Parts: sequence; C-alpha cells; structure tokens
Amino acid sequence: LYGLLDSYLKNDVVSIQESIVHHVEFTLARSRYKFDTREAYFAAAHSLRDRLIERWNDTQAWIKHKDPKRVYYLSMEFLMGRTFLNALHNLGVMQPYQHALSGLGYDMEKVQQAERDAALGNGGLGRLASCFLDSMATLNLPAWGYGIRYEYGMFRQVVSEGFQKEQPDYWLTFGYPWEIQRPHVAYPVKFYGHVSVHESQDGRQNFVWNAGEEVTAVAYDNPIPGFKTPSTINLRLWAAKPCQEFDLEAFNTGDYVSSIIDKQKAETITSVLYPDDKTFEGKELRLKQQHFMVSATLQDIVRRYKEQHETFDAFPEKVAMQLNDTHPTLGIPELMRILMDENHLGWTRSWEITTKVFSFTNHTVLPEALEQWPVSLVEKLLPRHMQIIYDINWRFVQELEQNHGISGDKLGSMSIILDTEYGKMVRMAYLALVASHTVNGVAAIHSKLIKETIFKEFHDIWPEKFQNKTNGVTQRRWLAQCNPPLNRLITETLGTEAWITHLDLLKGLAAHAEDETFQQKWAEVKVEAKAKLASLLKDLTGDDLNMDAIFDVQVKRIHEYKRQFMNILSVALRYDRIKSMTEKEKEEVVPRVVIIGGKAAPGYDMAKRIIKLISAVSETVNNDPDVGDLLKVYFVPDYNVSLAEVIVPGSDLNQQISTAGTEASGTSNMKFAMNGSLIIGTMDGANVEIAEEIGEENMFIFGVGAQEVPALRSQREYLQVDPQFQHAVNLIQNGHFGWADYFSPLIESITGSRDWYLLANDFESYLDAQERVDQEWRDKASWTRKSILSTAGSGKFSSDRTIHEYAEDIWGVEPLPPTIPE
Ligand code: 26M
Repeated sequence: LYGLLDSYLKNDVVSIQESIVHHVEFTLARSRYKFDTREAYFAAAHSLRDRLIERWNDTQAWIKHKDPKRVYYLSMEFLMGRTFLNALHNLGVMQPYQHALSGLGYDMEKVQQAERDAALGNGGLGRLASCFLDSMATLNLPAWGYGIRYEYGMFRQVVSEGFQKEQPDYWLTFGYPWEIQRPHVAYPVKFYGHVSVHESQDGRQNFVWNAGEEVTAVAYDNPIPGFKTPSTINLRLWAAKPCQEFDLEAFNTGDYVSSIIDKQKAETITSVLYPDDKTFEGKELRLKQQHFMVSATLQDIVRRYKEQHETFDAFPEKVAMQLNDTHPTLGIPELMRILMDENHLGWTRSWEITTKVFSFTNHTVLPEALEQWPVSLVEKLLPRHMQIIYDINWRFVQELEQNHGISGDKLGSMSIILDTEYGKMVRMAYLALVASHTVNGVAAIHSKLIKETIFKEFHDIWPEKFQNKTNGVTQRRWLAQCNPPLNRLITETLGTEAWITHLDLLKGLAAHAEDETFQQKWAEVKVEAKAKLASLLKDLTGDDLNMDAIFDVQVKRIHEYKRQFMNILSVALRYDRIKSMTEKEKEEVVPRVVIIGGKAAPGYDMAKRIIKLISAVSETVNNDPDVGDLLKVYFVPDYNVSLAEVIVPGSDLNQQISTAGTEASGTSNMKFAMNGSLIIGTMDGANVEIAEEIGEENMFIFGVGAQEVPALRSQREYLQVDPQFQHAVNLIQNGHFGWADYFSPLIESITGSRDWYLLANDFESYLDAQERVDQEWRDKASWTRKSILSTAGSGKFSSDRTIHEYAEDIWGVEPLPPTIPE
C-alpha cells in the first residue's frame, strides 16, 4: 500500500536519458535532436521532479495514514537558492544524471548553472528556514513549511560606479520546474470591512466578520527531499489570485473592464518580497502579506486536522506551529477567530488550544527591528483580529494584576498595546510571547540577552517559557555539495560518509591535524576551492588573483552593527602602510585578497555609503602599482546563495566582527568553519559557542565582550581614540579615496558619542588580531592545522542538531521513517 521503496521510475543512465529526452519533447516541446544548455537543464529538472513527486506522494500518504503530531514552520521567508544539485545529491542520483547528461553531450556544471536562485528571503532568517527544511526532511519528521510565493524575490544588486542599484528579480520568467501548482487547494482570505454581533440561540455572542475585500490563496507545493531517505516533505507557498464569486454585484452595475482591472490588484499581495531586514516600517501591504500567509496556512492546517478528527480536543497533540520571528504572529488571533467564530468554541477552550500549539523564535535584540503595528491600521485591515488582540491583552493584564501583583507603570510596559504620541501600537513580540508556550533565542549568548533585556519582565513571570536553540546549517548543501574535494577527503579520512547525517563525526579529523601528509592534502583541497573562487573573480573583474594571498572574506547583509566599515578602515590602513614601505620591507608583507559582499536595504542610507566606500578603496588600492598583488580589495556584487557556495569554500579567513551583543547568532560563521576557513571575530552570537567547540586558540578573537558594551557606550565621548583609528579615518576624510563629502556622514557616525557600535573602541584590538592572522599565515603547517581543527570542531553546528532539539524540547514531534511496503 505504501510502497515507499518501490520506485516506479528507474535510475539507471538509460532510463534517465529517456526521461530527459521525453521532457525535451513533451514538456518543453522542443526538438529531441537539438536543445541548448538551458533546455537541457529544464528537461533534466523535470525528470528529477518526477522522481521527487513520487517520493512526495508516498511520504504524504504514509504520514496521513499514521496521523502523527505534525510540525508546521511558518516563515515569511525561505531563501532556498538552487534546487537541482541538492535534489540530485539528496536522492543519491548524482552519478547517473552526470553520465546521462554527458552522454547526451552536456556538461553537468554548466547545466546546473542555468538554474536561477529562488531568493525568497533577505538573509540569515530566510536561509535558516531553508536549512531547517532540509534537516526536517532528512530526520524523517512529519513537517511542512509554509510561506509566500513572491513573484519578485530579493532584488538583484548591481554596483555602478561604486553605488548600489536595485534591479527586480523576476525569477519565474522561464517557469520554475520544482513547484507543483495546486489550483484546487485554494482558500479565501478576507480584509477590511466590519464586524457584527449576533445573539445565538444558547445566548452566546457570535461575531461575524463581513469583509470588504476578498482574495484567493492558491497553493504551490515544493517537494523537499531528505538525504538518504525517501522521506520528502513539503514547502507550501501561497500565491494571491483574484477571487471568483465575491462582489458580483459591483461587476454588474459598474464598468466591466475596470472591475476586471480592480480584481487584478489581488495579485499585488504576493508580488514582492520586502527587501528590508533592519528597521521596522509599518507598510500596509506588508501587513496584508502577513495576514494573507497565516490565514491561508491556518485554514489549510485546520482543514487537514478536521479531515481526520471530529473535535478539536486532539488539536494540540496533532499540531505544532513555529513562528519564524514575529512576522507570522497574526496566526495567533487568526486561529482564535477560526476556533471561536467559525467553529463556535468558547474563548477559554480556544485560548487553551492556541497557547498549546504556538512557539516563537526571536532573531534580534535591536529595538528598531521589533515589529509594532499601529492599532488604527490593524483595526482597518483586520477588525475582528484587533478585537481579539484587545481581548487577549485584557485577560493578560488581569492575570498580571491578580496572579503576579503587577500594577502601575509596569503594567503599561508589559502591555501588548503601547500608547505612543503617534497613537496606539500593537507590540507583536509581546503578543507572540503571551500566546506561545515557548520562546527561543538562536545562540546561547542571544538567548541569555533576551532574558536580561528586551523580554526581561516576561522572563521574571514565565522563566520556564524561555529556551535556547543555537542555530545550525545543513552540511549537505554547505559542505558535501558545495565543496566536493573536501567532501572526498573527509570521507576518505574518516572511512565513512556517515558525517553527512551525523556531523559530530567530523571530530575524527582532529586526530590527523598534526599529520604532515594529511595537512598537505588538506592544503591542496583548499587551493582547489580557492581556484574556483579566483575564477569567479576573474570573470567578474578580469584580474588574476595571487594564490599565495590570504583570501579574506566578509559576506553578509550590510549593516552598521556588522561593522563592514571597521573592516574597510583597517584595509585603508594596511594600504597606507604598504605605500610607505621600502621594496625590502614589502618582501615581508603577507599578501591579502579582501573580498566583501552584501546587499544594503534600498532605504538604508548609511549602508549604501559603506558600499560606495568599499568600492572607492577598492578602486584606489587595486590600481596602485606600489601595492601590486600585496593587497587587493573586491566588492562582489549581488551576493546570494549560489555565490556563497563558491565564496565560502574558497576563503582562508572570514570576518564575524559585529559589536558584541548585536548579532543574534550568525550562520555563515558556521559554514565557513565547516569549510576550514579561520574566523576573525568578536565574542558575539554563535562565535562564542564556535570558540568553545574548536578552541579560541584556533580563531582570532578580539574586542570587548557583550557585558562591557553598555558601560562603554555611556563613556564613549571620553574614551581615548587610538591613533591608528584616527589615521585611518583621516585618510578617508582627506579624500585619499575620493568622495570625501559623500563619506562625511559615515565619519560622523563613528565620531565621539555617536559611535554606537564602538568601532573606535575595538579598533586597536582588531588590528592586533589582524596582525596575529598575518603571523599565523607565515607558518603554513600551523595555519593548516587550525583549518583542520575548525572543520573538526564544527559538528555541533549542523541544523540536524538544532532541529532535533526543537523536535524534542519544543514541538514534541517524532521521526516517522518511511518503511517497506506493507
Ligand atoms: C521585517 C519587516 C518588513 C520587512 C522585512 C522584515 C525583516 C525581514 C527579515 C526583518 C528582519 C529579517 O531578518 C532578520 C535576520 O535575518 N536576522 C538574523 O537571523 C539569523 C538566523 O537566526 C541570525 O543568524 C542573525 O544573527 C540575525 O541577524
């Protein structure tokens, strides 16, 4: 019945070739004798899609049959990147597809490059969600992801004359072969209108929401294959479509054509991803997107539950929902509304159920990023939800008074509704906290900080709600697939590829760290990966990189707290020092290639100026014959998942230099460590735990700790400024790299009491760490040893470990491995 292992599609080379050619002819409707590389990609993708669908169907039927507790991961972002290579690898059909394609005359590498990234996310938060899906599938969890099918993903960054320009990412142009449209899985989603109250026969009040606008949410399913398991889970993304039935009156009375055009507006809800991951902005369309996503999702989850259950009694034993930050928090009042208004459960019963199913992850302590929606806007867009939020708050405040003896100002400070001079606001994090059974931070230090700062008062009354779940990344994509030579060396050394599902086994590499021949092999593998990165930069710039240089990388969204500015200041200083050296002195210089990449939010002025500064320094340094190949600086445009898959393996050194206490976790730090790149960084986010695992002596740690930051901030204006810092600042201010006026707001932002992220304070310590980097590089054996120990110590940072912890400590879900046919 559940023939999971009994595949109908065959995976020998000839069967695969037949299926590829079949899709060329019948899916693409092209000549089977003549098709180009992109067509080869689409045909091969469709052939693989068939195999994914087979497993997806079997997995879902099996889960339905067993009806275990399921977990739903609700996220406004999934930064998936490419799928082809991942699917080949996880299905274990890399070899036959490679042979099939080369037999047909196509090169796997080129075919794979034809795929466009699915960039439905901004950065860390969205990529984490994608790593989690891979781990949930691999661990055989009955799990689904839910999100939005944006038509425009993260913008394409073009750098012209050093300035960032944003271009639309219409990623669906040639079709997306990995999704399955489900026209019959569709739900109405309501907006605006008003609420009326009706007295029901049993004397209860019945609330009816008469919407002013209705759109349809249509499901698009994306199969997510596990590694070495037939288990294939689902990422269901919703697209907005005009609804059919609604408002026929208006159609008949008004102008037909403009009514149609009006309907088309529904689609704008899912048209574009907000490319912002910094300051919260209360845009109405964004709130619409959030409600659209959670409303469709909850209707789907409740429908699925009701198919198999008569009452809601078992709902909390069958459903867990994780909120990826506060973005899907409206799911809470939406579930309350569905239970009370549509299923006629009372408040108490509905609340009991709701508070047992939701849990929530916080990803930042920066106050400007916390979501606060104006009550006036929520009231207008979602009148019934606003009533429910008020009711939740009212009962919460009662509880604070009665059970916790809280009164006065403190009540106001904990209230979900905040009174400001601009009007009342809904604090989404507080709503999420009150209704969730668990809240977690994403690294040990971050989880500690949320208890002491942003959520302190809540921790005082509900300490048991707070947990830590240190982030992780999937070693399938971030090691096994993106770094084949290292994959082979690790597998050969450990004598097994079990590390691809049990990353702790990497520990076994430590025993070989001192072994000279192993070090030699390790270094060769690194050179291979560096060559790939060099070739990418050659294509981008025309330059040939110095392969003896340290490839020094900082790639992440551009933010003041991440301190790319501090990096480029130290580069300016390095340049200035080289300029003043004699030829003899230059012989001692350790050559560096500094690579910086990342996108600035389109409205983030400072971040855009930082990009221009990096470009300006790059321009001057790279064209200075005095410097030669002792120092090169590149800003890599359009940093994304696919570029990361080349940049991460090819780096020697990576920079994780945020002001302590600001970066919740970071996840690229983990990817770099796995690939044997050494970290220069602060004691912030997951760096702290990485240091515990791989040893501080194998990293270049610098700067003040998070505990010292508040005091330093208050003393900033009186602190001594390091002369080297002043010198670096002067170089920019004096127009050494041009554009002095344009850079002056940057300079101001780090001067005296304005230096919120403490660049001046940490600079000396940073330079000292950079000096240790150079020293270490001179001792090749020692560097390679540290590189080996970085990989060996990265086992903890698998998202498999993270997901296992979520499943055990928060969700209460268990693996459901597919079994042999019954
Ligand atoms: C909010 C409102 C409107 C539009 C966009 C947003 C928004 C989107 C993404 C706000 C924040 C977003 O992401 C924040 C983020 O990526 N945080 C990072 O999460 C990672 C995974 O936990 C951590 O590793 C990083 O340290 C943290 O910065």
